[in-house]
Amino acid sequence: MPHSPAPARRALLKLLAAGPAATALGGLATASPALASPARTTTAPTLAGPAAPGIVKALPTEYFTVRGTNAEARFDAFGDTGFLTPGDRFFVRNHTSTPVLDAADWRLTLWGDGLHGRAPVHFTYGQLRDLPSVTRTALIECAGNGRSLYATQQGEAVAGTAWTLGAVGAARWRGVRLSDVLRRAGIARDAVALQPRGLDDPYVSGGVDYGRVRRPLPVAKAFDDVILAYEMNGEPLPYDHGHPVRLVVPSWVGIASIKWLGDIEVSTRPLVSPWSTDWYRLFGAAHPEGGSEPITRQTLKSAYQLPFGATLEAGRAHRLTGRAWSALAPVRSVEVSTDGGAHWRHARLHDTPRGGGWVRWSVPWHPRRTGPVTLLSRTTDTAGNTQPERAVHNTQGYLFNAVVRHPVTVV
Ligand SMILES: Nc1nc2c(c(=O)[nH]1)N[C@H]1C(S)=C(S)[C@@H](COP(=O)(O)O)O[C@H]1N2
Ligand SMILES: [Mo]
Repeated sequence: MPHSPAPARRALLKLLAAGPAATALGGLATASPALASPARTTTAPTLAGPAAPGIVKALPTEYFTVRGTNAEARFDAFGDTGFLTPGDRFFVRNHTSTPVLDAADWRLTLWGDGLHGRAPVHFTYGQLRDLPSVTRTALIECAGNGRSLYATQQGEAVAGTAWTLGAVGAARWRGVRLSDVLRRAGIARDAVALQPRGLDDPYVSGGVDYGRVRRPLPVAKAFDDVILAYEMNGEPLPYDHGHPVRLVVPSWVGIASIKWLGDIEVSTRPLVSPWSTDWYRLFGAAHPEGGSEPITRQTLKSAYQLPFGATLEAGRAHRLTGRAWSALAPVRSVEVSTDGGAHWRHARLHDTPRGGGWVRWSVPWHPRRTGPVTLLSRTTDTAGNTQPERAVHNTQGYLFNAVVRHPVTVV
């Protein structure tokens, strides 16, 4: 087990010894104990920009497009950000609204038959901060990022938030390993599934209350690279991104990275939630009857940092820039076409490709003729995955991976 400062260890031993007292919380046998969220105060109003019900931070229109309860980052404006996406430029995907939680009275509860003592175990924010910390760069990308392109580019109907390409961001996350917390909580050898759950309001849609946002997470992934993050880019986690503590599940679809983490069920049996049965599976003609297995890994994409329909001047040199990323393996190359796909050339990569990040790229372009042009970009990763011409349709529009046809006009 990694080194841990002595005071923290003492505090945790005391905590673990106090385990049984915690059963006041509502018993273990219930599928879902009624966990209060004492840390909730209120949902703050939107400060500036267009109304996005329930988002705390400012959403200036030059940086965000509001879509219902969510805010998409404008990918075309990422050109003035570095490798990391600043917290105030990061997309927000909220099923309901951002709860404004106070770290001082927040605590995490682990419970379920997959714990040795079978009694819930709690960690305060201070106890988490006392554990050995890790820092890692990871993208968070919504499973539905690029969804609207199924319709606009492939003429296929899909349900869900009509994201273009800005439901993704890269950040440097600091926190504790989920594996450390699970070990200290006394996870049993035969535990197979976890179910982390948020403290935001239950999600109600079409008159159905689906309960709080939660999604099963296999123990194997939890022990691999998942962290409980309390910092984003060197600052305390912002309210909208899960303050005080969120899960960061690298390479997996954004829904796995539960924000405002309140509790984690630890189970010796597989778990389900509507986020693993009704949503986040692939449904449709190309998929098994009843849907695919729950989706886990994200896919690969590339995009220009340029508005759709941008105008560029003929007869002068331009520098086109973009980003490419793959959750499957490090990016190997990015090819671009400035003539609708007839000719391709390699873009210059400005970051060392590695897993868990993205790569900024650029290419010079000197258009001579005026008129409409379709720009394309296509990334290939070191595992040999390449963006296809068409993404395989699924009714909820997840995992769009096709080469994006980006219209511009040369004037
Ligand atoms: N508690 C909670 N966690 C959540 C969500 C949510 O609505 N509630 N949305 C999920 C989805 S669908 C995505 S894509 C990511 C988005 O993270 P971000 O808002 O920090 O960009 O958070 C995930 N975690
Ligand atoms: Mo998402």
